[in-house]
Amino acid sequence: MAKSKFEYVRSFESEEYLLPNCWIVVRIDGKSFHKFSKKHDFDKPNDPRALGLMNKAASIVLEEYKDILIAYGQSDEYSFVLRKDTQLYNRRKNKLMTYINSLFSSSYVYYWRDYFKDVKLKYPPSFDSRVVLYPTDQNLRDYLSWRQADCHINNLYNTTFWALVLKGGLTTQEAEQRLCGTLSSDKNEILFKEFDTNYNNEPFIYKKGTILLRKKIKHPIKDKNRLVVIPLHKDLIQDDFWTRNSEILDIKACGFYEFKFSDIPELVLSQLHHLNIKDSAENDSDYKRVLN
Ligand SMILES: Nc1nc2c(ncn2[C@@H]2O[C@H](COP(=O)(O)OP(=O)(O)OP(=O)(O)O)[C@@H](O)[C@H]2O)c(=O)[nH]1
Ligand SMILES: [Mg+2]
Repeated sequence: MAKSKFEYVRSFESEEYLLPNCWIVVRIDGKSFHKFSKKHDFDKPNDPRALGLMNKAASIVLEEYKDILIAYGQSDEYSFVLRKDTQLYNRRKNKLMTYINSLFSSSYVYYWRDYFKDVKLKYPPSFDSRVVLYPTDQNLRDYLSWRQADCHINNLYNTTFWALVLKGGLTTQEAEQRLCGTLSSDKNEILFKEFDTNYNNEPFIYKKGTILLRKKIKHPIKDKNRLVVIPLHKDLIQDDFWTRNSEILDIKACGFYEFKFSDIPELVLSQLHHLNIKDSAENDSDYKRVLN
């Protein structure tokens, strides 16, 4: 077929193929969420609706891209780790980064109402994204440990800061000054002595963030196993996590995860329900019973 005289501009395009045999991390981060959280009146220091929505959007990304083996999220950020041998889009950097970011962003908006109910979305949020390659398993573990350590440091600071402001009556400026130069132990002590709060008893989702993994679980009603994306709020810095979930670094078949029947998270139940949409109305009412 004859080409138009404009065709030559295609040669200006360039493509980056990510280095083989490296773990691929795509990290997205909310743009100016300091402002976005204020405009939408997020609870301080942590808003369970906001975290739930982030986790939902990320789980949609994992459901779509099976080569993502683990994701880690906290605050307004999420990291997605693709298997080091992935051949998805021939490892084209732009494809991977933009598809993951846009599916996450559109899911964040799509599911907004499920989490924020009658709080109206005031303007469309956006997220930046980057791709980082990690050549060794230890590099990847250190990357995830870095993000989880960051979660802990920020959460301890924010928990103390907002206790001083909301319960202690300090202005934000005074609270900032009070915390300037303090160590973790000082913040723990302020919380304990002045606000009767033992930081260790704060919810794990706030202290540790959220890890998303693909696991086999026993179906709560039918007598079969299902592959689902599960959220965990555990320490991933210690070896124990990597021993228990050795399939991630070894790139093996998904392991089994056992939930107590009453403890199956909503995020997981919604996947089972979704898978069952085509099933009979009778089964559907069974799900409603589990959900309620
Ligand atoms: N109140 C509240 N604020 C939150 C919550 N989660 C995230 N945020 C806000 O989102 C910010 C995220 O931090 P950053 O990503 O460093 O800041 P940012 O304003 O998004 O700036 P850029 O990422 O550089 O665009 C926090 O500093 C908080 O202000 C939440 O659960 N509650
Ligand atoms: Mg941000």
